[in-house]
Amino acid sequence: MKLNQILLTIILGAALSFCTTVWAQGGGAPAQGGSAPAQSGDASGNPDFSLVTKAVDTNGDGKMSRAEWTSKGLPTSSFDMFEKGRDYVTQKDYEENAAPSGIDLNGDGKLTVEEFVEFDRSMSGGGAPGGAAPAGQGGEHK
Ligand SMILES: [Ca+2]
Ligand SMILES: [Ca+2]
Repeated sequence: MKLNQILLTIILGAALSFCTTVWAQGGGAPAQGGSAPAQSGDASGNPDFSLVTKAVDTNGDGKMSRAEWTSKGLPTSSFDMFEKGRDYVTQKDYEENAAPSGIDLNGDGKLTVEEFVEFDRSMSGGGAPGGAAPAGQGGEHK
């Protein structure tokens, strides 16, 4: 009898501290990747990508194919980074990677295709090394 009580106390105590630990970890946005707080932004601070998804995923299947991606002028370097060999990108891929700070050019918390393209252009120093000369293409003018 007494032994049971002791055991119960131990079990309850262990369970309680376990719960507390779990809650403590779950509650306060655990810094993934641990010891790198100096990194420029973490993924949870990404600007809203849904505008880009909406614009790029033209057939609405939830996947941004390479064709969809490039037809919007988005950088293939980003596509290659996200696609992980599947040849498509989802919004989740974006959300799992910290967006470079400053990509939300107008700072409204939402990323647009235009901002994405413009940001990439400014990062790559203007010149397209791939040689996909977009000069002649009219594209959309708004
Ligand atoms: Ca699609
Ligand atoms: Ca914006």
